Amino acid sequence: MATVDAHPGPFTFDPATTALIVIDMQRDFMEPGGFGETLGNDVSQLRRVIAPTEALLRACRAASLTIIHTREGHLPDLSDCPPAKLNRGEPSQRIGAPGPMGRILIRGEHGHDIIDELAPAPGELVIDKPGKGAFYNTTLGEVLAGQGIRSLVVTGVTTEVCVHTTVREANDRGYECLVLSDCVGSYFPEFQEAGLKMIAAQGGIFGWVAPSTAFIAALQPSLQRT
Ligand code: C5J
Repeated sequence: MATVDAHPGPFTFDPATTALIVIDMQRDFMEPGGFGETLGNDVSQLRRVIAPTEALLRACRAASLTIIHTREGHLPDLSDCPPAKLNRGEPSQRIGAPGPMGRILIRGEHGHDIIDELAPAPGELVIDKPGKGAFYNTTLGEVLAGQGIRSLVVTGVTTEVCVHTTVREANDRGYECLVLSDCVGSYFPEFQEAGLKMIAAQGGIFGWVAPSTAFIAALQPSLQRT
């Protein structure tokens, strides 16, 4: 077992039954011209997540941790996109409309894929999800159960939307979740701060929070064994 110095207290995990989940580090959220920007967001707010996540991926790969990436997006015919999501708000371009990186938030388009810096390595699972949570309408639950995973280390964007939805449901499903504060990002600094506080408040109401350096330090014994 390994232990991370986390909030609200130590997070103990077995690397053999722990998975890293990297949520939606897609061009559509991270780069100009994608879904995030059509909603009026300043996508540069998310760039600070990239470098610590690169270092985290290197450490997790060296420790042979299970690594799973997710991508939010829809089928080209939009049959998996509920009208409530499609028609909401006043975006500059709706989901499915043509953008500079291809159709907005559509599977198979350039904008839908993960940014080059964090591209999945061969053998790492990529889960496509139509919703905000990584469990809804995906095989994630079966994959984790099949691999005997009990703890999740969660990173990605955005903190208060897809990261929160995924962690809340993972907690309900019985997983112990550690969210890495510098490897999750929001377009809104105030939501980033509040989103992290919500996870660890009340004795860790649905998880733990720690910086990635603390998690990487806890992985060191596993690195020395490999
Ligand atoms: C959003 C996400 N923010 N990946 N998606 O719409 O958080």
